[in-house]
Amino acid sequence: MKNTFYVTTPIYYVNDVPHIGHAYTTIAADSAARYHRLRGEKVFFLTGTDEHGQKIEKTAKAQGIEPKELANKVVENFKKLWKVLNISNDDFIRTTEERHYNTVTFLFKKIMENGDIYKGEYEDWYCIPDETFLTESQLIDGKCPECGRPVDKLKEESYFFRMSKYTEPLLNYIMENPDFIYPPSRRNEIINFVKQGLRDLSISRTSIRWGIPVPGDDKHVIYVWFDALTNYITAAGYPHDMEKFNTFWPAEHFIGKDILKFHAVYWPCFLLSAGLPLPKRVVAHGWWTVEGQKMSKSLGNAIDPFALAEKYGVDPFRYFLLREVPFGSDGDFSHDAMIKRINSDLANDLGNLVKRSITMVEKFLDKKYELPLNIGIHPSLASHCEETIKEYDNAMLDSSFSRALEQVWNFINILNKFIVGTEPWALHKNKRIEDLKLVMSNLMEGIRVTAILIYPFMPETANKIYSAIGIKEDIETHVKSNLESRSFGKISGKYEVEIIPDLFPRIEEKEKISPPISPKKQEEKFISIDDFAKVEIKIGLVLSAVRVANSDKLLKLTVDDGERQRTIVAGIAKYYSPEEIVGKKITFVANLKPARLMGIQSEGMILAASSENELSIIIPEKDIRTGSKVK
Ligand code: ME8
Repeated sequence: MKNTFYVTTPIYYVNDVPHIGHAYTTIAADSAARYHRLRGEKVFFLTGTDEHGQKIEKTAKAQGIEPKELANKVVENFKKLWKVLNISNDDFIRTTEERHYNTVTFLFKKIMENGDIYKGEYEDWYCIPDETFLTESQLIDGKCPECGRPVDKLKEESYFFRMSKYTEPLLNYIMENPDFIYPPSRRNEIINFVKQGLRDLSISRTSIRWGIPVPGDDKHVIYVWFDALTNYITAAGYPHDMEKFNTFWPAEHFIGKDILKFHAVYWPCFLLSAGLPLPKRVVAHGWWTVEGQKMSKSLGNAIDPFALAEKYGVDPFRYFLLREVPFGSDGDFSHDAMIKRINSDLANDLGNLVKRSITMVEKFLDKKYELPLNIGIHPSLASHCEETIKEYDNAMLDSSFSRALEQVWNFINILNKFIVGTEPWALHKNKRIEDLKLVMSNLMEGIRVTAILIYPFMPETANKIYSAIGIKEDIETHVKSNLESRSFGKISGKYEVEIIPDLFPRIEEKEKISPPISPKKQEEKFISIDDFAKVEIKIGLVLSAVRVANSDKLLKLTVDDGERQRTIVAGIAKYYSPEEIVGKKITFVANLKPARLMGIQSEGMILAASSENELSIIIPEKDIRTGSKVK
């Protein structure tokens, strides 16, 4: 058995700012990586960015910059976020790096040499946002079945991967390896999909330039998913460092359920063709909504993980995500739920346990205690702790993070009850010093093991606890130097506690609930239907568009409003080229007081939604008559 653990996150597209969903997968993978390190395994933890493909090409174009420039900008947001969230990745891969280019080219050639790539002609539907091919029968109301967005028809010469050949081998592999896909419900989905028979897969494009060229035919670029999935072996050293590759590969892939098919079907088929071992496991987690709503760019409700970490603290944020919902199920983020977790689990249960225990050692024993190996082990506490560790390990190895945390919290409650049951204050009052020492040293040992168990989820807090109970090394160094120390009562020594500030200050109700609004304020907060009716919103047709001289933001539009032509100056030039906007039906405010912008009289305002570095004009869903009113 190899004593190694290789875990990956998806590589995230660089056309989006990081949100809570990205943070979730990465925090989960980080917790797994930290856990395996504490077991003494050699860990390789990889994350990175997916920088090629039509989606990136399009976003860059809309911003008037080169795709690489966009990637260079956005990658920094991800790197910064991983630093803030205390992510301990060992490598960060960008698909535009040379090492990756080399591996993709090598793998493509190898699969071609094995006879699994042939040239043909592709004609089918394509969903750009998902970078996915679709057959006519997969479309729902002519739209992408996954995301509901419009699809494009593509017809072009293409290289195909003989995926049909791998229907049987893949099915056999999935059947023989029940743990390959997690959770079981998703495994069944994939089995049903594969059973229908796999189609050969188009793996090259001539319609885009932003990608890795097909070796020997650079009219084609390699399909972005072939390129992206290969990142997992590039970073592991394939084929340039086979020693590293053999040490770490195969990996556990942590992903969201949206991209399971790529990881549990396409990727294994590529690997089968190349004669490489398949991933150890594909772990697909569920989907987060925000305050009950789907997160989406158009709603602008994507949750910014930087802001959450700042507001609630990094460790509470990490804890919440992995505790709130079982890994694999969908979950909802709400501030209320977050605050409840902080006040109850963190401040009340864990924070109080640590604080009152340390304070008692300080007061009753002049800060000093010894670990129980010297003093004596409390049998029931020790057996509760061993039971907890056993259940916790099972859950962690199964990626059932919330179950693992439940086990820890059961133990925290046992420790809190232990204090109530043994009444150290009474022992102190009655001068039963030996009994007091026995109780306190066992309590401190329980807290020490608790710190180790929460370390994968809340590394900073766990280390604070370790240091408060007087252990000078950080948890990873300490546990790795003596793996037995993960268990209860296995270390000895004399220690001195140190009083620390509250680990998790409670969030007061008044901060949580916004103050009641007085009737007068209430009125001010809303507008009446009459107020709204004052705004005349209409549908217009853009007849022509030109850039405004000396401005990189403004386009001058000539718009048919159903009665006449009018000029509207719109601040959308960074996101739309004049060619793109001409012919579109747009929504605009028709009765806005005319204003002069860069010397041009503008008669109205185009409606658009914006968030971070994205902007989308609002267009009617059906082709409705120009001049129609919006209300
Ligand atoms: O798909 N809830 O990148 P991506 C939970 N580049 N997780 C979410 C989420 C949500 N609402 N939204 C996103 C890609 N995620 C490809 C991957 S891998 C070889 C290529 C997380 O930037 C989740 O992990 O769209 C999901 O799988 C990932 O972000 C998709 O990130």
